[in-house]
Amino acid sequence: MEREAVLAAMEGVVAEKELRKLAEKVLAGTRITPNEGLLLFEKAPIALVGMLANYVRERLHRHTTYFNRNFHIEPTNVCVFACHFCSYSRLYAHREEGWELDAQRMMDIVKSYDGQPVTEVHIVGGVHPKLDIHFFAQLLRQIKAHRPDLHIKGFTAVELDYMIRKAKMSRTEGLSYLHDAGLDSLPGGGAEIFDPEVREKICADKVDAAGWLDIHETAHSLGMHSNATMLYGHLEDYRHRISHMEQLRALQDRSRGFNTFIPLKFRNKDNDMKDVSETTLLEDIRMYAVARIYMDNFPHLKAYWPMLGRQNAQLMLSFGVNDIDGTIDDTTKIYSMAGSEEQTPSMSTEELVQLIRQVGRRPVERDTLYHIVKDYGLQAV
Ligand code: V47
Ligand code: SF4
Repeated sequence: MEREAVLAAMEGVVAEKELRKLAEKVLAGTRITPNEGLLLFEKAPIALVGMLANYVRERLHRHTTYFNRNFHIEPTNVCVFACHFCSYSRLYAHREEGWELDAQRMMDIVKSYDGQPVTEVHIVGGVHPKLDIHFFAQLLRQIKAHRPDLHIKGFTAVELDYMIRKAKMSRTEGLSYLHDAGLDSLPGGGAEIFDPEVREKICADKVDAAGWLDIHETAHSLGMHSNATMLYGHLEDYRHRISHMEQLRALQDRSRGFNTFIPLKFRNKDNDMKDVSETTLLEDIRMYAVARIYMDNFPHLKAYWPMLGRQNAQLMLSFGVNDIDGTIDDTTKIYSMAGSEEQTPSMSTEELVQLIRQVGRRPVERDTLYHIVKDYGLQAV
């Protein structure tokens, strides 16, 4: 059935022969090459890409769509770096325009969730020159002492690279120190796009691709899981996207420590790149679908709804996505400041369950490591 539908979607199209070979590989569960990934971006009809992505998604997860109950702490938006796409940070020289939370204030945020069934706190912020690794280790210890069951997913490789270098530790020492203090896993931020020339243009001074990958590989070797992102839809081209995904796929072959791949759509409000147009919905659909097909060793593909908008994230559940992040509760500013339609991103569990069910999928609440917390089942008909 799938095979017939897929073959019909290819009839008479440009590059039919190559696409047919590619589709046969995907249906057989065989990995596609970088050139085949490019072909999906450049020549494949969207119906074909969508069908293949959905096939992979359903083979891995059937209709299951994960979400979690989490909240974010953004310790500061003061940052030593000045990434051109970032609408959120303020340089240290302009720190009076930004915010810096002290440990007490962050613990108040944690305590405000006492008695609520959240399973994860996500801690990500700017790279503040005065907040060092010991400050964050102490914060982690305080959170764990107060709420040992809460999974702490914290710090992008950019933040980690800076604080570990500043402490004159090796990456293994720095990550072990934070792990011992309570850090459970790493979020996927800071990867942006690995290509050195594009990276130079959009975020020249922060950790490079090799450093980002090494930090994640080191974390994996210490038993921590992590996510990986890719910022797309700015100055990069399809080759850069494929090369980015290829490097992640190769690392995952070695370490098996990644849980989730998260394509992040570039948003252009109030940043130095405001003249770069945003991608269309069609382009976003293709991006997610190609990611699902290409990243064959990543168990999960996430549409981060506070950035993509909830309706578009919902749509992606038919184009490869099986994870829609969390309830979040209005605790992140990164995307509202960059122009997302989600100005106060919060969604109740009931809303998330509805959103997933509306497209015929099965909502399952998970914890950070994808253990099932509650299976809501398919909607009764
Ligand atoms: O690395 C910043 C991105 C990331 C913009 O691991 C922008 O579960 C688009 O990584 N347009 C940080 N994107 C957030 C992040 C994340 C978010 C949610 C879940 C997880 C996870 C990770 O935000 C940065 C950067 O790529 N970003 N500015 C912008 N204008
Ligand atoms: Fe700083 Fe991160 Fe913004 Fe870059 S993306 S300026 S590292 S907060």
